[in-house]
Amino acid sequence: MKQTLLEELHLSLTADVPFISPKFFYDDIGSHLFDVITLLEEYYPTRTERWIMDAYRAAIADAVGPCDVLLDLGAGNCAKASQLFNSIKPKQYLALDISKEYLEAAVADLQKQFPHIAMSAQAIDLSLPLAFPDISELRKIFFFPGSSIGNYDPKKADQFFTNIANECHGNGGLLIGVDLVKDIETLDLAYNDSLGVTASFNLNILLNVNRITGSNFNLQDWEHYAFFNEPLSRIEMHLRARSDVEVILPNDGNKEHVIQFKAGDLIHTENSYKYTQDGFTEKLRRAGFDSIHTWTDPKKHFLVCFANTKKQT
Ligand code: AVI
Repeated sequence: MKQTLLEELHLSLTADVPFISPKFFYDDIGSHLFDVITLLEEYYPTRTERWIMDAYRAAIADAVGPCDVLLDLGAGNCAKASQLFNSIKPKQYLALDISKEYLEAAVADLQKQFPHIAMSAQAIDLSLPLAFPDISELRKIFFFPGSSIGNYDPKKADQFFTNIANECHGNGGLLIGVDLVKDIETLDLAYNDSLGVTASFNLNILLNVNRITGSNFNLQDWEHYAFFNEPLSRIEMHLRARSDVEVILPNDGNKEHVIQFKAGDLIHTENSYKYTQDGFTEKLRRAGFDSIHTWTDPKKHFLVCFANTKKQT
């Protein structure tokens, strides 16, 4: 039976280690706050990925080859994919993301600028097993930029790559951006920016949870907490209770559940894994991709890969 969002949040908030899936960041406000994060000086991934895409535009287009359909996984405001349209020249563009209204508005805007590309938007939950439209005879290019793969647990990332490699049917590939391991200070600053935008992005998840579940999280009771967990090679984001807090979480059947948090207790909201170049390309190979092109920036902060399967999988 399909779990409702309410049931999902109920289970995760009452788990031994309470957590909220990062997909709940992206309501309308959260999606806009994330756009602001990508403009921050401290948040290097977006501008570094853009630098790589610009610097190696021709080489990337060459590696990608013909593109019948560009499938933009986690499209957001569609800006990154639109920057590829002139070099990759997709015949169709399919934007997929969790926030339906935000996505539809972005695609409608883009369609005006690129009337010759057939465009559609589809709301999907990338945290669930993916079901793509059956267009196996077409050459599909999956686009997964921004190191969104870093928000997947490594095992789930392996499963995701295997699915995409199978979807390519020996014809097509995956263009992906991933954040690399680097000095801890740079990593810490990227998730603890001086304007506090990342803190607002993190706290806003509680407003979204209140909206979905009818709970009564009060933002004054919580603070943003993010750090690099070196042994696990990931930034962890949490919300930390500033004092003892009692939260009422209504149940489906009208019953209420009261969750008690002690001062200092954490709700885990996100992991953002950082990979080494070799570790990441090895993951792609294990999933069945047998041809991998890579591009990086001079400081080796970020990596862009195009991976395809030459043989039929
Ligand atoms: C979307 N994702 C790749 C971002 C990241 O860096 O993990 C989300 C984010 N969280 C805080 N800042 C940005």
